[in-house]
Amino acid sequence: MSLAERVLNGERLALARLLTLIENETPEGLEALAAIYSHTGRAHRVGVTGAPGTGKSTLVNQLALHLRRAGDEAPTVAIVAVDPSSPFSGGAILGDRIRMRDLAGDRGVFIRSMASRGALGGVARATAAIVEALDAAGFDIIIIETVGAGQAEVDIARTAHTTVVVDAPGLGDDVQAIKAGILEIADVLVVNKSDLPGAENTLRALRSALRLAHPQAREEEGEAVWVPPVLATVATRGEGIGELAAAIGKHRSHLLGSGQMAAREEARVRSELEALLREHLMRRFLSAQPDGRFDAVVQKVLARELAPTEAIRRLLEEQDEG
Ligand SMILES: Nc1nc2c(ncn2[C@@H]2O[C@H](COP(=O)(O)OP(=O)(O)OP(=O)(O)O)[C@@H](O)[C@H]2O)c(=O)[nH]1
Ligand SMILES: [Mg+2]
Repeated sequence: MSLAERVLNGERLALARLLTLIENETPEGLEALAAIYSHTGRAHRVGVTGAPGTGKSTLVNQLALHLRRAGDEAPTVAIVAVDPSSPFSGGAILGDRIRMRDLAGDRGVFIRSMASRGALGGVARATAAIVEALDAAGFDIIIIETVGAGQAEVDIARTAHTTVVVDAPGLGDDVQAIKAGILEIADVLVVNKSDLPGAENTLRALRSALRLAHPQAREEEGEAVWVPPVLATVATRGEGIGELAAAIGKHRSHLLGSGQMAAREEARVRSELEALLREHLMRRFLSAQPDGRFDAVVQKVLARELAPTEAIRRLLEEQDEG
């Protein structure tokens, strides 16, 4: 049986192998992914992001445990932990260790930590491919944990259906998450560590920032506008996890009911294809250039002898002629 077939058959070892091949961007991995692609599109993809140490791993662990407790109807859950900035942060390791212990042995759960390598764009692309593979393998819910609020996180969030932004009191700035501009991508906001002093302030700050970000929500309450709820959790004690799961479910229903799911999916596929096309055309163009030609043009623009648009026009003309 081929690797693709074994993955579709639910073989965990084959899945782990495929994910490694995909992560390393090997031709074999890409080929297997292409073979299983028609089986994707079922999973609900949940992105969880926020500043380092806010308790994301603990929260994701509790969320998975909660979801798995739903009896025969329980969804299967895959967790992808991505840490583009600091793969060896103590928090990530601790969180992952707790996760391994609590969820070990449950065949309805699959956990994958992404090694951080190369450019950030590479991590985002590899993550997207890994999520596709987990989707094809049949996991109902795929949770993607990322740290921080950089471009990589925003890119990863764009591949999620529901983005959960996690904040915590005592980070020195009550609206740290908002400052980073991450509020725009949040579908659900969580103030974790609500057992700590200052939690009320963080909750209040997030709620008022949300009112500013969603002024229309006041007039159109109950309409097709999704206003991100702000939830309080204590991940270490499992408090507020049911509410978080419910909010994610509600957001999914909202996306499906309003037609936004289809729109989001189309936008995602379109931008993914555009990025691939850009990369492909660029590679093809450059490989058809005489050696050193592109570098020479870079130097000319650098020396202000040539404007960028003019440089590109000439390069394209040369290639059309040649
Ligand atoms: N008091 C308190 N501590 C918590 C809570 N949730 C998590 N922690 C603790 O916060 C620390 C960091 O937790 P993690 O779950 O690893 O946080 P993280 O956001 O995944 O960390 P990174 O992946 O490194 O960004 C650990 O010591 C947790 O035990 C909470 O609700 N209350
Ligand atoms: Mg973590």
